[in-house]
Amino acid sequence: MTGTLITVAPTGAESSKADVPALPVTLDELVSTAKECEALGASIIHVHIRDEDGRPTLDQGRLRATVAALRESTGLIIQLSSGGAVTDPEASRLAVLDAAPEMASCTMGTVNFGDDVFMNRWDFIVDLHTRMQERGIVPEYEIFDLGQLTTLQRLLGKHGLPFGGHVHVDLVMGVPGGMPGTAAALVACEQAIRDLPAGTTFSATGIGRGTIPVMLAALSTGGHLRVGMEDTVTYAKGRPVESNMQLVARAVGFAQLAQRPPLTPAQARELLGVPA
Ligand code: KMH
Ligand code: ZN
Repeated sequence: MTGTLITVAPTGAESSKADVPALPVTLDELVSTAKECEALGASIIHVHIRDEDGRPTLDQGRLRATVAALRESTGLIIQLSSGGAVTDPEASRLAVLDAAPEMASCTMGTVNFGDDVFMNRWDFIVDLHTRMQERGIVPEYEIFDLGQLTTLQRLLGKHGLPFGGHVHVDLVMGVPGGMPGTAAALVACEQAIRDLPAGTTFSATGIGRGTIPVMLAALSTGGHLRVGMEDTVTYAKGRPVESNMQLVARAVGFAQLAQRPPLTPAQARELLGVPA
């Protein structure tokens, strides 16, 4: 399949509405963002939710309501974050799977995360991976540093392929504490991905100023794109991002220039082994 998967990650857990007024934090804001991004060419939504005060939460009722609302209003593949915020306990992060999304993220190791630490112990990773296998949830393996691809190889070797049999990774580049958001780092990852099962696909996102170099490098190495206000709040020097749609529209433009137009959600499901 020669098209491009475009994942929108509209909210994240790190920015506040006070600092970034265009951030979608309510369910209504999330659903309308999802609909507009789908119309522009997104096929997957990576979801973090907020509470009534706009703070990150993994509240089970809210997660279920979010999955139901997105399913009702869009055809997007719904991927819940099991990463949450750096303060979320492992039990709550595992419980994200109870909301029965089609996909969930699964980070392949602990990484310094700015001034914080994003904890992902080996046993916790194994738990997430095996529970997703049991429940028919397709993982997206989040990679913050090159060595985490080796951890993924070890995981698959010891515990088997994910549900659906297809391996998809997302390179999250430019987190202070992880790998840089550069073309050179992306190419190093792309080489390492060749040691994973045949057919493994990858998307990439560059945090902050890595956004554009990573997008161009991903497109030119056969990778897919993740964009959104979880990762990027400045559109260009001195210009705050106006909306997630602005970022998706730019990604669609680049993908079309690369002659790899956006995949529809149905094509994305077929590629990733997500049941229709
Ligand atoms: N918010 C970060 C600590 C994920 O969604 O799986 C973790 C994160 C990764 O965003
Ligand atoms: Zn996330």
